[in-house]
Amino acid sequence: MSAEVWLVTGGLGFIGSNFVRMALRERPDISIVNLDAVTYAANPANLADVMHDLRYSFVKGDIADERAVADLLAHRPFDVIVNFAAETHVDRSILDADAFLRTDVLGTYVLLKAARKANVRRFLQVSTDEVYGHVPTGASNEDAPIAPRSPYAASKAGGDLQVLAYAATFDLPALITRGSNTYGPYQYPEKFIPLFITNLIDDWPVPLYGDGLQVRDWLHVEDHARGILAVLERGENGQIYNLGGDNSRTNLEVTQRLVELCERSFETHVRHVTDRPGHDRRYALDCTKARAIGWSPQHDFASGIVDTVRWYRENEAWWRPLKLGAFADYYETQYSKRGTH
Ligand code: NAD
Ligand code: TDX
Repeated sequence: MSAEVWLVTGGLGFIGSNFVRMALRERPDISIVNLDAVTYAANPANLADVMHDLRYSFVKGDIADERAVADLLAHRPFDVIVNFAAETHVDRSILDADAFLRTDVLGTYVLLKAARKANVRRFLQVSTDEVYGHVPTGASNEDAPIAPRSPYAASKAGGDLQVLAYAATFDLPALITRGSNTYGPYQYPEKFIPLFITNLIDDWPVPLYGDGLQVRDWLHVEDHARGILAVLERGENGQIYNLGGDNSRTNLEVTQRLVELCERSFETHVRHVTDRPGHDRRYALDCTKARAIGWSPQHDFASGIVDTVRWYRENEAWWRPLKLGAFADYYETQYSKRGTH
């Protein structure tokens, strides 16, 4: 088989960059073009170590820009498209969801149209457990109805539905992964775990929403990237695959552990602040299908979180610049007027 070219979108973000690094390492016979709009969440430093790999190239561009996407695909044949590009932060979607609709719904649709025209071998849409909404008991399998409850989750669900429609209507060889809450190196510090770690390192308080008893299933980013690779290579077209971490914790438990690992005290550093509107209490995934194609998460949260705290301690030069400027303004908007729980 001749060397394949994969188009990865959103490859300068958290999971995308970890995926690009892993795919280049584990698949010596592919090359990757990374299409990324370089939003606030992108960071070229995430891929500094692969920048000079001749199998890697970067194109700045917006997946919702139909002409830019068409030009790129006309210029170069792609065998595979993996779509990570998205607006991803629930709290930002509550402040303003315009960009979420544009990228997560329209952007996905633009890519699907282009993928169909280009006759790609595979189209993989990276989605989320949030599309199932709050799961009071048990675990969602891939046949569970979608019931998104935040503007972010609703936008991701819109993208997923377009992917399924393209697979059914046009036989596009498309698949979807729905990953659970992901943690690990290179995560932009607006999300719960990196925000709390970096605040605690700096001796700042951390804002725990509501009673902190919401449950999330934590998936290490390397397990998430490996799961996407497994589905890309062994999944069945038209199918959805859940990728969960098998590490369910309340936010309170995670906060207690982070406070301990950062050698701070819960009493002085944890602020119980007003809850997120529409906050989903619990997510839980049934991952039988992904296990059947040979994937299972390898990282245990107990050691994964220790390694992650160590990574943020050892990589201050990576995250410190990210917490200045626009991030500081966002932090002020999001947290300064928040009451206490
Ligand atoms: P991220 O926010 O860290 O990065 C997103 C990347 O997409 C950035 O590099 C950004 O510049 C790029 N991007 C945004 N809009 C774009 C556009 N219009 N055109 C091109 N590029 C654009 O995201 P992440 O946390 O790595 O998430 C990646 C994917 O995984 C998303 O689709 C997300 O919904 C999904 N997901 C994330 C998690 C999680 O816990 N982080 C869990 C499950 C699924
Ligand atoms: O300051 C905070 N305080 C707090 O208590 C933040 C930012 C979060 N939280 C809580 C809210 C959630 O219950 O922590 C939990 C995790 O929050 P986020 O990191 O914002 O993640 P979540 O809303 O669960 O969504 C994440 O998982 C699924 C990702 O952001 C999505 O992109 C992914 O699809």
